Amino acid sequence: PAPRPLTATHPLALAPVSSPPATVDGFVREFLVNLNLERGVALSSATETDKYLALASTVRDYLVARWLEDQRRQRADQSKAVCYLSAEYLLGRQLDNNLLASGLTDIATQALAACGIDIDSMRAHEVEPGLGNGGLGRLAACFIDSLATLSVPSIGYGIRYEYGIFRQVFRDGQQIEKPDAWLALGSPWEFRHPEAAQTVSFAGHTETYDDDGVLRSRWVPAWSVRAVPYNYMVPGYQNGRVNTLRLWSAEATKAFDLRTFNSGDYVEAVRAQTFAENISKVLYPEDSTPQGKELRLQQQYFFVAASIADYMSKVLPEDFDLTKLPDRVIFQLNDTHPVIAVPEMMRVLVDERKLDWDAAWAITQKCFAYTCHTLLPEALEVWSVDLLGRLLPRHLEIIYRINDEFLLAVRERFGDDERRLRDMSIISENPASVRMAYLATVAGAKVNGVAELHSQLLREKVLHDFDEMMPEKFTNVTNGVTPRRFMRLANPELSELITAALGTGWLTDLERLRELESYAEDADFRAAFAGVKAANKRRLNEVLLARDGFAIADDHLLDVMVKRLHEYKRQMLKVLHIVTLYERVVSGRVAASDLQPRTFIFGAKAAPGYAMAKRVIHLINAVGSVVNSDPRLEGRLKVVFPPNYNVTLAERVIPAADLSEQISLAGKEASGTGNMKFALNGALTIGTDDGANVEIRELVGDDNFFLFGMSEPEVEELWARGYRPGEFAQADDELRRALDLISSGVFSGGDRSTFEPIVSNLLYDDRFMVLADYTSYIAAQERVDAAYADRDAWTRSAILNVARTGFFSSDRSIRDYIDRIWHAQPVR
Ligand code: TH1
Repeated sequence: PAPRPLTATHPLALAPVSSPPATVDGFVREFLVNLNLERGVALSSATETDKYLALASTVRDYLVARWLEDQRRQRADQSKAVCYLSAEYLLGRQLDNNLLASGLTDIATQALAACGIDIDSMRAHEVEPGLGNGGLGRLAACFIDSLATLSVPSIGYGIRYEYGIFRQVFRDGQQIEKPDAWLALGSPWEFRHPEAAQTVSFAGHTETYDDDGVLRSRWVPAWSVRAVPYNYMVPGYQNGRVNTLRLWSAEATKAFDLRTFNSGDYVEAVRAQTFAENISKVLYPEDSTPQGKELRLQQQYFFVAASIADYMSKVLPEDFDLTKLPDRVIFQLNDTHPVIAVPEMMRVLVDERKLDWDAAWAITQKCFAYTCHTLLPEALEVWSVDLLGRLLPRHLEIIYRINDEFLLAVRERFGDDERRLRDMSIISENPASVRMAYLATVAGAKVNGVAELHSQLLREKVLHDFDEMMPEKFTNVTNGVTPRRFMRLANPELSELITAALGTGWLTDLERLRELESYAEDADFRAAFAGVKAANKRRLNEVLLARDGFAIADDHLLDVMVKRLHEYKRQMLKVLHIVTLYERVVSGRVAASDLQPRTFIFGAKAAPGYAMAKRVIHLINAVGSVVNSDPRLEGRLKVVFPPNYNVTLAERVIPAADLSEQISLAGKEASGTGNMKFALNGALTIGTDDGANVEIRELVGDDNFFLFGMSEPEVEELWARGYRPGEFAQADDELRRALDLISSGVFSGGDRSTFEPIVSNLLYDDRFMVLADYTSYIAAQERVDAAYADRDAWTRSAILNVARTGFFSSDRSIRDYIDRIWHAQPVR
């Protein structure tokens, strides 16, 4: 019989290919097929890159069938989806995560072994996609993992930066930035879809026109680029669910302007292409402080416009009744970076879909929600009216109208309160600019902070007037981290120990860690737990030796501070602690043999333009080289600062840590998420009452947490009184000695000028009150030493930290978003 044509209704087209059978033999076969047919090489001549790429394709093939099925189901049923809009996704390596999610780790390990390949060498070969700066980008990556694990229909939208966060190297102790060419070996986890490209336009002017008797506005742009989507699979943890991450890449609308090319101006022809492609070329390496650059606004509008167009034209069915849009989708705005999506949605609904303004606004207000991640005033994004009007003239008009109507509502509610009207206006004057956080607050159905304290301060301070007018909008969702990556993958031995005690199931129900509390009283369990920590330290030692030539002694307390370098995070407080310990010994006041042996590990990148942060990096390295080589310390203090801290290194460092440094000035760290990863891996925290530290301390208890420093109200009070840092130096002898030692030039080969700006900044400005908290910090560190002396009691506290911090799973965060904000349901 003649073969049936493969139409859209053919069973084979409806039901995607089924997964290949998950057996070792099957895996070997698939792997070799991929090696031969995709890489064009035989196993005997394959390079590490060939093998890695073939392995990635093999894992990918197992996931694809589920992915296609989930996409088909999503199109068929009416369930509400979450579109997570984020300028950053700090994914980390994919291979191990995808093996774990698909349950293929053991099979792949055996299959590779059968081919004479060590799977660890494959793991090590992967270059992590660093498409984010720090906590904000990593949070987005944890959230898409949890969304998939909870089977929530969702799409993550973002930018496929050609260069991610820079690679950091040190030259003479100073940070040098190198480009991160993460795509150089090819990117096996992505699917490019040029046929699904969107056009994104910029600049030009607006005009009104008569549309069959209705006066309408339209935008006549001056230039445009093509946004090409790259899809990534986001598998849930062993639940068969695979969601999508869609990252956009910018390309020129016409690769070559043929006319210009033929006329001989090759350079001019290529220039247009380069110009377009610049938009997704590089991640801005700023953390917490936005870099107000035109290119950054282009990036933001680029990915947001492409995402909304994609959702409206490709994901939504044709002829969809737009008044029902809020039942179908919620766009979650990850900080203000995607907030230009609000006027873009209005433009699409009013100008393109021809809804009237009020109907469009009613829809828009229900389709967006906004997460704020900071309180730092310098981090609240504003765009000058001038720039916005030039780049996005129609959007500026829309923002003005949103603002006019909003201020009318304010007037209706509060009367002619000019102070309030001025302070609540989305447009601020002198210079005229658009406050993106206000726009998001006015437009969003909900506004949330990322930890209890942060959400409270957001309502009381930054958005106080808005809270007074619409208190029902405000809520909190405390951040979380995925236990799949940061426990199961990063700390396999601890995971095994927990599974041996509790059975399986805790990785998707992290509150079950509570059951470990009773094990804290079990001496055998404590010994096993301490054994895991020791093994993790040895593993870290191997990694650091191979990577940077650093060694970690077995008997040292491992004291870790890893996070972006920022003054508010106060790496300088940690430096002053180290310098104080050093000064005590070299001045002869303390015998080296009386020191608790400690290794201090730092990991931190500074924004390339942030001079003070770069100076602090230089100082840490300088203190390290003096301390590490001074024989008077008898090897009892070591400072280790491996360059290029990233997700991969975090996965090694965190499980080995004894002490987690979370020492920001109270009221400045919105949440922190590293703090959660450390506690879940059995490190004790030394920290201020800031961000999610507050919740960690409440959960683990004061006996298992080293609290120090001023509280947020105390900080405010000291500011109000007038803060004079010099007085704190006068009052503490050891603080003065530490500062003097830095000024003396001993850490800079006798040159007193190198670190002088750091010391004078602390003595005469000290915005983040390092000196005010110094005495309390040193005292807390003494309590750490005393506690560590009783190793068994320390281990008990460490176990209790693990047992009591299950709350910080990103699964719980996502459930909170569902209950408080999205009202989207998991589909099973
Ligand atoms: C961080 C916050 O500093 C941190 O406290 C929080 O845990 C994390 O977000 C996740 O919520 C932020 N990162 C950025 C990055 C930029 C702008 C603002 C923030 S806030 C570019």
